[in-house]
Amino acid sequence: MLLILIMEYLKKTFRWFGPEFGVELADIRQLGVEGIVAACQHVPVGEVWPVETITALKNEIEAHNMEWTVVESVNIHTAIKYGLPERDRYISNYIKTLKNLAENGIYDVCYNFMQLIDWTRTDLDYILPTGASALRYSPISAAAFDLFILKRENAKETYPEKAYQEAKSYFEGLSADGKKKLEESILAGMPGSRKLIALDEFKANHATVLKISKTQLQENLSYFLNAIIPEAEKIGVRMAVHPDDPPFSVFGVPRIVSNYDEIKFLLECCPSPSNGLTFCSGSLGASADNDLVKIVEDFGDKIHFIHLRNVARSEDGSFYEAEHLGGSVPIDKVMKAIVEQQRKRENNGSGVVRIPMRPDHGHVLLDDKKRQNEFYSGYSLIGRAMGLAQLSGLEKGVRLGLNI
Ligand code: DNO
Ligand code: MN
Repeated sequence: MLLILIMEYLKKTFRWFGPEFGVELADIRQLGVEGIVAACQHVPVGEVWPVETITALKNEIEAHNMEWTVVESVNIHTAIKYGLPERDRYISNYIKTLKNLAENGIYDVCYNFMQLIDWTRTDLDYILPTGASALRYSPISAAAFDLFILKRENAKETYPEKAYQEAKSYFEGLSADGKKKLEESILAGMPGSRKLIALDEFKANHATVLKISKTQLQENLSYFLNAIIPEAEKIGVRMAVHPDDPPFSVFGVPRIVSNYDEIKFLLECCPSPSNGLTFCSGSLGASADNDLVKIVEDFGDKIHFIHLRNVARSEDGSFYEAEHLGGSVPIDKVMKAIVEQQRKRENNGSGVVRIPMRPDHGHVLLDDKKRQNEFYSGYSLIGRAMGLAQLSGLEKGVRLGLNI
């Protein structure tokens, strides 16, 4: 009986980019983490991940008494996102990668369908009143980048006059260093790489993406899912899409995984237990319009992976990554809904369901500060460790039925 109770907890996981990002597997293990979230990030996007490369990474993780629980992410080649003729080749590579993962006993795969970059922030080192630092997004800074660095054609017309003027005077008030910092924050690139995306490359991709409509992007996503999900289902792989971060359009680029309706479209365009969701409270929570509890309640049986963190939103549309238990996201209600959904699944005969959960991002605090440059932004050690500890306590409180 005791064993069953313990088994019911969410599976504690932690993202790891490799030792070159300042965090050792042995350190992660000390936090009581059971599973690692990792990827073969040195394989170029679109190419097949060789079985041996997967096995080598898996062995490294297992040597530290943890399992490789979730792959985050198998990134999607732009040919698939943009619906180019060569997409079928990349889709077949994608399926081969899923098969190679399954062959290694790895069945949970996170991916996203965001354009250009992964997440977008305008400040990677926002100092909080406590002295710790966090990631922040400000629509004024994003508009300044769009208008005066990216110089998107006709961008001015897409902003209300007031917003344009605000962005203009903000940009003009920045020092040369401030402008550079803003540019670098946005071009910080994809997780797991220290390389900034070159501004020219970003501009070229941006111009291409702007020609694709939202409906076309949704069709491309549906085409991709209808090709890969039946194969994933055959081999027991669960795909879990990560929502857009932030969950609204930036720089005029359409978003297609930002809210309830878009998630519904995605899940319904190819219904299968293998077509699921990464529930990310921080990404979805950056929009006040998203009802996170409803998303958990209605799509609970399709949530294969959970990212928990908080954001503090302001009236002006900006937000910063708040500590895990404080901020605009009703994290206690979200946790309660997650636990209820999990029980529901277990009572429906799925057996013990242990959804992998990770604290997602964390603050830079204490000793993290000394090695801030080693970490990939958002992926500190102590900040995330604190987040995991807080979330574990919250989960236990919910399970004990404490009055929250
Ligand atoms: C944001 C974080 C990201 C995430 C990728 C999805 O919420 O979880 O680092 O991993 O954007 O692939
Ligand atoms: Mn996330």
